[in-house]
Amino acid sequence: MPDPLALATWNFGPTATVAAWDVLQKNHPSLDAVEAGCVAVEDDPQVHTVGLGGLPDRSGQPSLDGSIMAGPNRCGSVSFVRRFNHPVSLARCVMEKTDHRMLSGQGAEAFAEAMGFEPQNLLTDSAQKRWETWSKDHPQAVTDPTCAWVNRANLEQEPAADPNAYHDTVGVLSLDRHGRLAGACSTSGLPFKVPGRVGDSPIIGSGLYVHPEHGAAVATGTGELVMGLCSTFAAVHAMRLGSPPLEALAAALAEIIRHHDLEPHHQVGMIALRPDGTWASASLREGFSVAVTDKQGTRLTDPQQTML
Ligand code: SD4
Repeated sequence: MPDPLALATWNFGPTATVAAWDVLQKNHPSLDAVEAGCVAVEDDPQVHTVGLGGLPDRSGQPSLDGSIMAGPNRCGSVSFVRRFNHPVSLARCVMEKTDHRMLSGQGAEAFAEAMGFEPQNLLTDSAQKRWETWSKDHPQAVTDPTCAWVNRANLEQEPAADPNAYHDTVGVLSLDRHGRLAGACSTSGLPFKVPGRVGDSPIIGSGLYVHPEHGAAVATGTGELVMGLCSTFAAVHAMRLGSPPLEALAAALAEIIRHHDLEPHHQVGMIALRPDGTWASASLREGFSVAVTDKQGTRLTDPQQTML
């Protein structure tokens, strides 16, 4: 059997992988580990892109998306959740306690209450201040949903011109000591999105895909680039056909480049993990990072390949 390990996206990734590793060390399944990894980041109000403290949409209210997966018949997700901080735990409940795969909006919230989750206000003071500044700088976008949240005419002065500024979904992949793969991801989505917008994270095959025999992949970044290509499914399918993880990710990212007119603020980062413990990470641009925790400890790494 391969050694267990936990992988997570971005530079807060160690918060997730250390929490996931604790679970793996207790000999619990990788599904528990990826959930614990996401919950640890969801609970951190300093992280402005996941859970409590996530940046709001144009109306000033945050909404969260999340998913969890161990295989084609074991997956669940929630989207557009405004009052509950743990979309991944909710997604797991959808997977384990309903006949469905995905719940959204008010229905997901009613389900959360029925399952005993505590509602809470997800908007922190600092996230609200960031929204106030954004709405002053982008008055047209506040009222016009067809107007981009990034001022393209004035991109050099935009904080969003940094392709990594707002892209921080937590995606966690894990392998336990029995060789079981699992993955999860949790996000507040793009900041200042049009209310109702849902990205790739809760869409099985876009932000997350896990096949117990062929591998797992997670994506983070501009969900709109990922959704039309089902990039995590594509990466796992490439591994199924024999590609090593890095080759599978590079092929998925190359398709993104081929099909989109990329803008300077666009970024996608991906991680892939095979059941034998081989893993890789790649991104469109520099700035993405991946945390790994295994028996050698925890470290933060640069992607093995950047495409641009
Ligand atoms: C989304 N992919 O909602 C998410 C956002 C993200 O890193 O990953 N940011 O499009």
